[in-house]
Amino acid sequence: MKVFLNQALPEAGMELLRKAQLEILLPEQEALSRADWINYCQQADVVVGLAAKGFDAAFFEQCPKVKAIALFSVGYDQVDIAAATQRNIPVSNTPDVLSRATSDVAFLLMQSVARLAAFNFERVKTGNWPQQFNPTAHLGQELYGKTLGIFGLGRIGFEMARKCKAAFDMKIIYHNRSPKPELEGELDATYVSFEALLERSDVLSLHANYTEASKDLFGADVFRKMKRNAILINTARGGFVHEADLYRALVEGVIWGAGLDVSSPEPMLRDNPLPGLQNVCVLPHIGSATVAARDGMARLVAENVIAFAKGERMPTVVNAEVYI
Ligand code: 8YV
Repeated sequence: MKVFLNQALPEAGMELLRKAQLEILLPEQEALSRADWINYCQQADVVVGLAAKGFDAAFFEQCPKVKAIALFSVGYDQVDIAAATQRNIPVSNTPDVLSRATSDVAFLLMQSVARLAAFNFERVKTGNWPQQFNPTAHLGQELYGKTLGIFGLGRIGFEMARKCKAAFDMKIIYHNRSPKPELEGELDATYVSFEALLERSDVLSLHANYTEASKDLFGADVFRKMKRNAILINTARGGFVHEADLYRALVEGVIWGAGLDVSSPEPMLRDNPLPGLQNVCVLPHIGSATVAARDGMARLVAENVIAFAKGERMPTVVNAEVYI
């Protein structure tokens, strides 16, 4: 069974793959053109995707030999799941192992924005720390007892809510396509409509799965419905947010601040004005960038590949319908 990886996994995963004695196809160069990537995929039974985009309908047409896809990510918006399912191709992702790390970054962004930490660090770096104390300069917000709105209460949203409740006794409200009563108890969380989520959240944190249907969902109309003191946190996917509208909303004081670990496109363009705002903190998509999370992701990818090679069900398959 031939397994193609566009990049090597962290060693914890490579070791498992080597032990399983699978035939591994690993290109020497890291950045592949689409044509080269397709060329490799055409030779493989299983394709492992590390930040690889474009598992679209054309991909499945061009790579008829591919029988399974194992993603090094919890998000699977880079795959046309319907097209994969139609061809009976299981697609696996890496849930759970990165929930803590990613929610840590959501929490970090929330705090960084609330206390203008990135901006204040920039002041230190650029020598803008005046002798004269000013009691009303660069004041932040305290989050005690405020309302956290979770858009997409899954594993990562749950971890974020748990931290916010423990640290600041925040009230938790959430919006999903349907309520998740099994997650509400520990958080004392309340399911609300999308409108109510916008109107009531002091911090609104995005954790939903991304699809094209949600592109630019968080745009001017949405920002107008939010509180003027609201902080928007996005550690999910950049596509959720209309960045030009967000910039205007922040400059005009429609909302208070934003913390972004994701952007559209990625990497964020150098001329994007968002990182220049004092009430914004932007990170370069580091949600899962801890040793523990990346090792966990690598192991999970390998376990999925190995299970598939043995003719078993992939343990974290996204499109479980293929096994029915
Ligand atoms: C990855 C992520 O770093 O898991 C996800 O969905 O966005 C991140 O953990 C990224 O997808 C690279 O594979």
